[in-house]
Amino acid sequence: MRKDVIEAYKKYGIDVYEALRKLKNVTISLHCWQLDDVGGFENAGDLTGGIQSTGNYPYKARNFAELTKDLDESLKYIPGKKKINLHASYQVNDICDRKDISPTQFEPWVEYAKARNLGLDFNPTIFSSSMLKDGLSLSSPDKYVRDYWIEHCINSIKVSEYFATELNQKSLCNIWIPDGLKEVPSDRQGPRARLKDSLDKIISYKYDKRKVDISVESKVFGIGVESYTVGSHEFYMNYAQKNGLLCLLDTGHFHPTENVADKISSLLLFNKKLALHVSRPVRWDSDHVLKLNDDLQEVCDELVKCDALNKTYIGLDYFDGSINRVAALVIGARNIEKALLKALLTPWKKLKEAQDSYDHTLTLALQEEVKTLPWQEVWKEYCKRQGVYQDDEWYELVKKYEKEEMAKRG
Ligand code: RNT
Ligand code: ZN
Repeated sequence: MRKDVIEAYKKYGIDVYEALRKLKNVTISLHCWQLDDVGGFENAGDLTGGIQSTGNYPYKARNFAELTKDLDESLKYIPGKKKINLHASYQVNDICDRKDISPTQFEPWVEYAKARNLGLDFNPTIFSSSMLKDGLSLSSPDKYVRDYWIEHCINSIKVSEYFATELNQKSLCNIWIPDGLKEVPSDRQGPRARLKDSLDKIISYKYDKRKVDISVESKVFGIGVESYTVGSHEFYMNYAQKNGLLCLLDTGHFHPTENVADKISSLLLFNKKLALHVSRPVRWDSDHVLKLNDDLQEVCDELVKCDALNKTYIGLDYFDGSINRVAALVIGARNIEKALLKALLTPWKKLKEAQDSYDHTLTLALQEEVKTLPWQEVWKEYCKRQGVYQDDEWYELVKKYEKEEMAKRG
């Protein structure tokens, strides 16, 4: 690396090599569902549950072979440690009713992950299903609907255990439900009480805590459930805390002016671990491809400042069907890697000292100076060391792949 770059950081007390060492040990869980607009392999029909992927970019992956090919292509351009985040709807072998899933359905994924030294995370798929009654699942007034999804969740946890056993690393099993109401509810607490009871039944399954962490993901609203969601932030924050689960913050699931990064430090004072779905909200939609913007930066800054990189499951969650889907996955993943690098190259010790000695002038001056330090040079070095393509190289290669591989799909 260039000497002047190392020196520039040294002036601020930053060891560039240490930042690189730390970054390469951060694991990012790549969501398989960006590659096919949350379609899955079950022919489940339209995407429902208050989420939507818009856009008609061609060449969407249609099956396991195509999706993993696209994933392999994406991996060439994403540095750092990776896991793949799966949904139950991406079952491959002996495709079955969702409530009956077992390790069998996911064997090809384990083979895939083993061959590439990747971990696997998992999510029960509680949307795009005829078993949602009036859009409700674990909070439904109907016991048979709740029971169906309880069973699906328990079997999902078992799939996570299987992943952890086979791949020798922990697996996160994340529960998100779409339950909510379009108009102001007559009863807010009833559905939440039922959700609480359903979750209690799910975690009464004695899962192996050395292998699996379970997280619960809140959302402030969805399409068609604008007035009320059962699984609100307060609901899950309390539920997770009380029951030793992880509270998962999806950065797209809060009111637009809420600062999600601000929540991290508090959660970590009361919980050993945290889980994230890093996404980008735009007005009413929560799932745009990550940009290297201030919101993303602040989330990564908090993870570094709180020394939480090894306490946090970092997953990505966006789905854009209007652009090349491999490129979408790559752009977002490279952006979070860049944001993490910038966070690791920031003199937090100096900045904290300035704050604690009431020197707000120095704080502001430093915060702004840091922005023009030559982090791009360190990024180049990181890509080189990781054996992945540089910023000015990957796009042409993805276009070549599109032309030579994806276009065969018609
Ligand atoms: C939906 C949630 C959820 C999904 C994925 C597909 O708003 O963010 O995490 O995006 O599980
Ligand atoms: Zn999410």
